[in-house]
Amino acid sequence: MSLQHSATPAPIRAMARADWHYQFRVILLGDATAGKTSLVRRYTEDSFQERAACTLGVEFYIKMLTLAPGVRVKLQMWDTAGQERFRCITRSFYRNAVGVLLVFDRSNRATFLSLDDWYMEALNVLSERAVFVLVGQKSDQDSGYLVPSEEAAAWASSLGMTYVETSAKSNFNVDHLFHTLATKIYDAVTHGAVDRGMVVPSEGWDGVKVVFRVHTFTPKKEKTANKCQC
Ligand SMILES: Nc1nc2c(ncn2[C@@H]2O[C@H](COP(=O)(O)OP(=O)(O)OP(=O)(O)O)[C@@H](O)[C@H]2O)c(=O)[nH]1
Ligand SMILES: [Mg+2]
Repeated sequence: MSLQHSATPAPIRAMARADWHYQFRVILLGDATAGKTSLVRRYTEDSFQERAACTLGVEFYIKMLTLAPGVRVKLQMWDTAGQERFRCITRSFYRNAVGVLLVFDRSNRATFLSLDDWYMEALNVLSERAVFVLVGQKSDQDSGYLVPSEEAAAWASSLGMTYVETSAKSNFNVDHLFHTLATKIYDAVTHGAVDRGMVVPSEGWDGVKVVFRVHTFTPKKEKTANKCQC
């Protein structure tokens, strides 16, 4: 009987099994009816319902995306209920998120005004680890926006966040939003390239999982200056 040795290194085998290099867990927060579920359903199922049922507790969605050639990310999205009565359930999901979409409805000013509370509540649990993006939802109307773009952008920028306007209804900027969030997380994990610094995956925290770290390799130019010519 001969012992068989696999020629494939362990990390490569793990990568082949998992089909992704990084897993990022993100959470959607915001008032009831802000459009969180519609956003994530448009992104994952390409569907939209005029009369969507409110979320009870938390729902979970997954989508794979390619951030750069050879970089596969599994995005886990936790869609939370905006209603106060579910808050003790939804709160328990904050800690394990590396990305947060703070969602408000541009035609409902109250949903914008409560963002301070959503942000503070998330920050208390997430500390410095998470990447936040502000989302101005329902950007498909001709007029009647009660939150001007400049005001939302200023709020986001004062907290170091990116602001993205979307519509789940007309499928405006939805892919762009999730791609932006995933890219910011990826940059934070690989280069510490966001305002909040480096995101380091750690034991007992599920925000980021790394199956196979992708190293971008830049070949060094050969030194010729002091090379012996003989
Ligand atoms: N015009 C317009 N309506 C939208 C859009 N997104 C969602 N809606 C409508 O807004 C309502 C609420 O949307 P949901 O996605 O259920 O809101 P939610 O934030 O998930 O609400 P909770 O689950 O209660 O927290 C639904 O009737 C949707 O059809 C959008 O982009 N444009
Ligand atoms: Mg919902």
